[in-house]
Amino acid sequence: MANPLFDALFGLHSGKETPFLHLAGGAVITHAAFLRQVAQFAHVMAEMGLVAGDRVAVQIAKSPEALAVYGACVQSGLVFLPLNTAYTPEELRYFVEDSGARLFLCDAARAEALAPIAAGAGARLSTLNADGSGDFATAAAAQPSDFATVERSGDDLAAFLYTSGTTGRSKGAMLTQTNLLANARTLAEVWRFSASDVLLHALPIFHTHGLFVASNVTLIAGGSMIFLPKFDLEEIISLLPRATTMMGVPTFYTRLLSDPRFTADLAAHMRLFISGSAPLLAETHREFEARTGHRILERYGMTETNMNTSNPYDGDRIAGTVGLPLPGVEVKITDPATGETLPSGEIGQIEVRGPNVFKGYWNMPEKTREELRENGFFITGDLGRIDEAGYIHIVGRNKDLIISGGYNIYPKEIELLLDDQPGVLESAVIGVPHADFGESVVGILVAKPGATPDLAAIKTALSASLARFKQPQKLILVPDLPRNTMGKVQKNLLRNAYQDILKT
Ligand code: MCA
Ligand code: AMP
Repeated sequence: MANPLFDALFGLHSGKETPFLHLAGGAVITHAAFLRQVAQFAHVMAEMGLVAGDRVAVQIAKSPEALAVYGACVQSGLVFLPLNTAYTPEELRYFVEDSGARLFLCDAARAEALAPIAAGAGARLSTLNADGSGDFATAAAAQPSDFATVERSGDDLAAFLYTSGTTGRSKGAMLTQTNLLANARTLAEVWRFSASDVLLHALPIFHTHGLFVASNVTLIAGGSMIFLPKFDLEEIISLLPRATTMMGVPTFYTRLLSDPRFTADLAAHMRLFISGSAPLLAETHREFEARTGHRILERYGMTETNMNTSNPYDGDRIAGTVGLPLPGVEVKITDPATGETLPSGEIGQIEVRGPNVFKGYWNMPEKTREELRENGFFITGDLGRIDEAGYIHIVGRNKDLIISGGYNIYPKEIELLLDDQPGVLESAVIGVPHADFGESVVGILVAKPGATPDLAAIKTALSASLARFKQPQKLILVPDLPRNTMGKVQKNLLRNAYQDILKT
């Protein structure tokens, strides 16, 4: 096959004038029209001199055009590298440099700020705006609407997704065509996606959830998506009656439940609600069922592995569990100290193996060796157990990670910045319960002897470097941090002490 991922996701639909994207204003983009744009974008990148294997970094608003850039990368054999639109220039510099991107696509409003970064990294800068305008789009308008798909094998890279590390440095997870394709095929099958599905899509498309899980599954099934720029409760409530399925992070579902207009009637025709990226509270699952009669289907995945487990489509969807291993995926629970498989029912680290598991971290062979075993098992950093019925329960994390509204935040990155602030001796960043985002960020600071750190000035300094969602909602000054006998900060004690701090 010439290009397995392109052929299965996009090529299959050439010439189909059936809806692919329904936009909020009522416009519809068909599969065929979408593919024409994909081809035009692929021509622009070829004219820029990009060749198979080159990386394309993009920080652009969610739009049909942004999704077409992904398609164009697949068709051209380029490696797609989507970046969170909330990232500051300081955060972006690392990704563009580390990936060796040859093209960096951004919004025109940020072009001036990002030009030095692109130039420093040797990447060409081009613009694509939320409304589909920009010099990249202008260059595409005159291009032919078909493109000779570049040959690729399943082992070739299709995407780089950066995932933060416990040391503070982000790691580029290299995902192959096979990784993405195997997962898309499996998910479409187990969740019964078909050409008649209409997925309500309000997730960002710079992460696995909105890009691969939602979009790839719809593409492979030949279905369509109500493609919204972001989660807006009013819009979701008004458009839900036109959808058959929805995917979201738990915050989507708690926000829906907070609105009395979200009723059994409104959700009556829906076929499936899927949740992931963060733990769905069992109480949310039950409240959702009581309100609508639907049992949310919870699944579990990671950037490095796509999806690993899912509650069943038929069978019991059990609240508080992430279900069973997906077909073709092996899951085992091991002792973190020895790596030995633990007896069934015991809590240990979750390891996974399958065609969905990535190829390794870009330019980080040591990190790859630490987390991806030679036998193909990936050490997820999540802690869990498998019950008698084979369902996986995630009980915690072996990694210092905060998940806020489905976004992952690594405390180390924030601690490194806090420790550099005037008057700060040391810091600990923790996640505490938050009604809307599940968890949110709090920074605990210890002052240097005799110093009084200016907390407002520290907040301002952080806002210049860190995306808004990573910024601590509160900074608290304490005399010292609790430590164990090994000198390690006991974050569990801090989390207990401050668990109510963001509750109002
Ligand atoms: C926005 N803000 C946030 C978050 N989102 N703060 C903390 N955590 C967040 N997640 C900030 C905004 O900058 C704003 O700041 C303030 O909070 C309120 O914004 P609001 O309008 O309420 O936010 P929103 O635009 O409604 O966004 C909330 C959201 C969004 C809908 C939950 O964050 C979202 O779409 N999350 C999904 C993330 C996702 O797709 N994760 C998948 C990762 P200010 O007021 O100061 O301006 S993939 C993954 O994890 C794996 C592989 C998996 O299994 O799927
Ligand atoms: P990411 O860094 O975006 O790849 O996030 C992956 C992490 O999100 C996993 O290692 C889990 O800790 C968490 N995660 C994803 N889905 C779920 C879920 N359904 N329940 C609990 N945690 C989840």
